[in-house]
Amino acid sequence: LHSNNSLNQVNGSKETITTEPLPLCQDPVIEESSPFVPNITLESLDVINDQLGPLLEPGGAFKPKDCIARHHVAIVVPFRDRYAHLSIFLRNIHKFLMQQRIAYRIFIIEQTNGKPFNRAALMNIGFLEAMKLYKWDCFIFHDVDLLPLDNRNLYNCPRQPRHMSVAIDKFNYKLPYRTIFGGVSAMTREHFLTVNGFSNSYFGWGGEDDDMSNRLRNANLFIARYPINIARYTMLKHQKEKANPKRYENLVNGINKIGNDGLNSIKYDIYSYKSYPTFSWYYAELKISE
Ligand code: UDH
Ligand code: NGS
Repeated sequence: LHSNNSLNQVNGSKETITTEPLPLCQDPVIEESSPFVPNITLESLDVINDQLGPLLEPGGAFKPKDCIARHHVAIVVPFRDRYAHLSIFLRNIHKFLMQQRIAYRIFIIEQTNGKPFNRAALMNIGFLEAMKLYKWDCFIFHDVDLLPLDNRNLYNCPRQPRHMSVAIDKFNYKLPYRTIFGGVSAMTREHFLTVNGFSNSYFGWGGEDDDMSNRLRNANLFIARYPINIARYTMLKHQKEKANPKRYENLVNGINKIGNDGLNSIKYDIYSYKSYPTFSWYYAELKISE
């Protein structure tokens, strides 16, 4: 399957086909600072799909042509009503990731109207739906409003869960607090299964990432991070969401609910699925109550 098929002319008439196995991809080693400069001018999704589609496999998937990818990464984006951000995100994230020598696919998990937004539940859904397509070894949960700024920030999953969005321009490129796990975070399939995914109890803004942070600590996992000069991001501008007043209460109770609130308790319907040139789109209705 993974091979170079080269046609060699022999004696001018006979042809032989030599099949050489492809080498395993090497992670890029970039010694010097290597800024990634995102293009944040607004473009329609149609234009982004037309421009980038030919470089990708349908559904926003990519794998290097000249080597076998070491990392198979599902990029899971919780989403609702941020179409301007989505096209800017797609344009930049593909350009950024195509040079990383990884195999990946972009999953956009959109919540239907009605209930308050539930970022964590959408990420659980993204995990379950992505696993139906392929046994990904790495999951990167990615806010649609964050764009990476340095090419050394590799989108793979190390032995410990990795918090990726360490230094965001909006927070003056400083980590807000040590246990934060929001924005962009990377977990192996095993990590995610071990902690039963995210809690489904966080409707509205805030706390679901802190709950995951507690789950990780409870499982004796530690949050890894790249240094602040690598894990740099810019945040696209948007309205502030109303914070969920129940988030602190949820956090206190959360630790006792790990085993029965998460991947094993999520209920949802996929109303619609579509494979676009630059992303796989799932329109999900949550069947859990607030
Ligand atoms: N998201 C959507 N649609 C929404 C809400 C959230 O798509 O209506 C997704 C999107 O991927 C977004 C992510 O969830 O990037 C996180 O939501 P957010 O961008 O609203 O949260 P963030 O932490 O907000 O980026 C920073 C503003 C602080 C809000 C303070 C509350 N009082
Ligand atoms: C904490 C929130 C987290 C959030 C973090 C950074 O206060 O969910 O702020 O948010 N925790 C609670 O509300 C309990 S940010 O400044 O990026 O909007 O990720």
